Amino acid sequence: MGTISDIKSSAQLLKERVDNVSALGPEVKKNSGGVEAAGVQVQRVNASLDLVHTQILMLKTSVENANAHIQILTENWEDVNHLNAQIPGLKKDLDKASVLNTKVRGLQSSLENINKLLRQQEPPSKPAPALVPRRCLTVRTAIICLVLALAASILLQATLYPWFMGTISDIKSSAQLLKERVDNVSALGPEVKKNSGGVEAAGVQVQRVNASLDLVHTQILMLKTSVENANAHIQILTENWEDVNHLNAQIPGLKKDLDKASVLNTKVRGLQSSLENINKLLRQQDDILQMVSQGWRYFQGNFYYFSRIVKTWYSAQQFCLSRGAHLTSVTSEGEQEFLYKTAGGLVHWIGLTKAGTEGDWTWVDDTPFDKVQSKRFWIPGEPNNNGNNEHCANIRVSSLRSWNDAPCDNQFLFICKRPYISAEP
Ligand code: MMA
Ligand code: CA
Repeated sequence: MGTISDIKSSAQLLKERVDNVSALGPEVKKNSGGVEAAGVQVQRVNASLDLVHTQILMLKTSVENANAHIQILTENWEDVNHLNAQIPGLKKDLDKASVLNTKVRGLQSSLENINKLLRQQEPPSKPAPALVPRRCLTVRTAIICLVLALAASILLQATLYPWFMGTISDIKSSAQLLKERVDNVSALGPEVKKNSGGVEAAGVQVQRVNASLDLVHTQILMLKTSVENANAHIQILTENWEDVNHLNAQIPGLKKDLDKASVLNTKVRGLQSSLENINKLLRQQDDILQMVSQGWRYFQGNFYYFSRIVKTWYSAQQFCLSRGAHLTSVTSEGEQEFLYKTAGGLVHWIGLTKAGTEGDWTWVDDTPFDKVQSKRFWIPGEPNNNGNNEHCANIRVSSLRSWNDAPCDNQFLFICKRPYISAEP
């Protein structure tokens, strides 16, 4: 019995441990849900990061474009600086040209004065020879001076004009170059503006990406907390699992014990059943003994009472009823044999009497009367209804053929019959 008790307490311990592990089930399920939600969040974050990556690539391209334009701008700016450096020289050349221009204008004015004077010297008529010789000398001197001045002017113009024109042409082409460069720089304006807009948009995108990354950071922190919780639970589960493993290791031994217990249990049940049967039999025996002690005989499931006093058929039946019985019926040859042998050749009333308008033989305990089968139990020649007053039957002789019909008011010994009904527990 010590082993059974050990098995029981071990099984109880095992059950409690398994209950503990089972109790953790919903918690684990909850965490699994959290981890799934975290997975979804990680997918969202990945999608956000993909978007951020794409935006960074776009940003990179924009910055590269901007750099290329800045390179071009820097080169153009160097050209402009180079041109700017030439401007003081050009300005000096321009100042020189201005001085020359003033001089040319002065010479032109002088030339016009000379021309005017020459037109005034030409004779309108021919009174010239009338001039005095002194006046003639002065005019000649003036003419010589003028011719000299004119020659000097022509020489000066012939020398300076090509240089002057060359310088002017240089200035013009330089100005043209400068203009083109400036146009180039101006043309870059909208491009620069556009790039500036792109950079601003990129800045906004960077801010958004930063906000997204903040969100991602928050989600990662939440995820971390969830994972830490899950880890704590896993730790508990692992510990419990170790306990379970330890208990599992005990299971084969417990199983063997259980098998033994099962075998013992089967044997105990068998013994219990046997014991119940014995109890039942003992109770039956007790019942039988009690009945027998009161004068009843037991035969094949029925008790029979063979009276020691005589009564009429009806009084005998009343006696039997008072004992929970009826005057006996006879349904087999074995029963008939038991009855006539026990009766010992003395006349005993049995429970057979005539009833109904036809006066057919009937059993008083309501057993159906089999007329054909019962023929072998009558004394040959009976029933003869002697004196037309024989309506009850008795066992008269010690033989299989023992029945005789006789007047019901005659007093004979009698046989009661009571079925044995064992009181089931
Ligand atoms: C007695 C009586 C009858 C029975 C005859 C048989 C004279 O009457 O017992 O019932 O039939 O005997 O001889
Ligand atoms: Ca008779």
